Amino acid sequence: MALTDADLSRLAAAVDEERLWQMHMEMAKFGATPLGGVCRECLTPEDIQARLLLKRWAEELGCDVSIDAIGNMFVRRNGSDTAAPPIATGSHLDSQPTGGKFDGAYGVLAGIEMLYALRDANIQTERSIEVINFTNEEGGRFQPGVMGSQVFVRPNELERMLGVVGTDGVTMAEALAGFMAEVGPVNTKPLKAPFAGFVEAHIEQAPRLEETGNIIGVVTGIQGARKYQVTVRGEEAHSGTMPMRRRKDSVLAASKMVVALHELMADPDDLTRFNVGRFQAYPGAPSVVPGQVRFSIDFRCPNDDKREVLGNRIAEVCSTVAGPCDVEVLEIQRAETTPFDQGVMQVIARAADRINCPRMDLLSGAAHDARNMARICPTGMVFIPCEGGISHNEVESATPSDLAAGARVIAQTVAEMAG
Ligand code: HGY
Ligand code: MN
Ligand code: MN
Repeated sequence: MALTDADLSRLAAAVDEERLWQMHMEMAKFGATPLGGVCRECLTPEDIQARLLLKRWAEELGCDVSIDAIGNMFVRRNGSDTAAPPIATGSHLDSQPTGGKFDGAYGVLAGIEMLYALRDANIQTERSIEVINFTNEEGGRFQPGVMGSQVFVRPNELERMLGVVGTDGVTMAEALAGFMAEVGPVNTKPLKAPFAGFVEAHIEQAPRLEETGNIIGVVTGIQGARKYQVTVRGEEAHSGTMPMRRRKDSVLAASKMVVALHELMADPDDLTRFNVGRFQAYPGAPSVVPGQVRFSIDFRCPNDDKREVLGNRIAEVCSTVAGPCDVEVLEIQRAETTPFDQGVMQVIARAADRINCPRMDLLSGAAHDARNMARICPTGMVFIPCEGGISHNEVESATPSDLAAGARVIAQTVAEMAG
């Protein structure tokens, strides 16, 4: 029998703001940084500690924990029909190197708070419910990001991703083995196991909710993105002796490329997003003319045609200013603009209205695991504000009441979809 409005209101009321806040403070101890953020990169000791805490909370709730071949964690609360594909929520516990307490962690902890609230409200659903912690959403230590959810929906990418070498020279497979050795016996979740729906809670990571006085973002989709790795090869030489006219200086060439690419991507409407976040010179010695530079490109834009045309010009623009150096442009990930499910969006909107929370529809500029889950089941996202829209920054901040409001919307949405 479907849950009534009264059931859903009772469930929303069972979400405990203080318990949810304390879970965030507990989780934020792992990888805590001086400015109040976290450095909890994928499968580092700090991330493993966070994962083990999640597993402890799951077991205290009487839930079963399973793990798939890329380390995604699934916390399961059985419904009356255990054979039916479950409804899931979740996000990621890994962070950027100078990340905040809420990016990713919120989506996992709102899911755990939902499980506490379902218990306290004594609500049984037809479909089972799962809370997911996806591996390597951020893509700092291991590129690319949203790796765990990408492998989950595309199992044929598992081997390639396990072979990725991290910034510290450790492979994804080695880091994963380290976690599996610590987590102890758990059930195995098959990749691409069926789900009947997925809803992710996340801070907005932009200022629109705050600027408009809304608390809930009903996310309409995620803008498309193209990620590249550029390698510029010159020639190492003595910086004090080699004549300038004979140098093959890879930093000089790569710097010209970065400037030329920013000019290519200039957008008077300020909708295109372009970033070179990693720029590494080799050997990186002050008295050696750098023989090689490797830099990253993160290019996003909601318009598929514009992203196609501009993305396809990146290699040509780099070659034009390469001078005596060679340049290789490798596209390492691409995703089209992903629309979310209209039906899920309506359930989210009803849930926000049921608790009288002001809401607005908006497109996500940031990528999320929901983009990949949208490939296999009806998917949506719930945003809450973060202070000043600041994220990927240690000072990232959200309020206990906004966190609880988003968790109340998630709990109602997942419960209604689980029936
Ligand atoms: O890059 C992103 O959009 C995500 O926050 N990792
Ligand atoms: Mn995130
Ligand atoms: Mn992030």
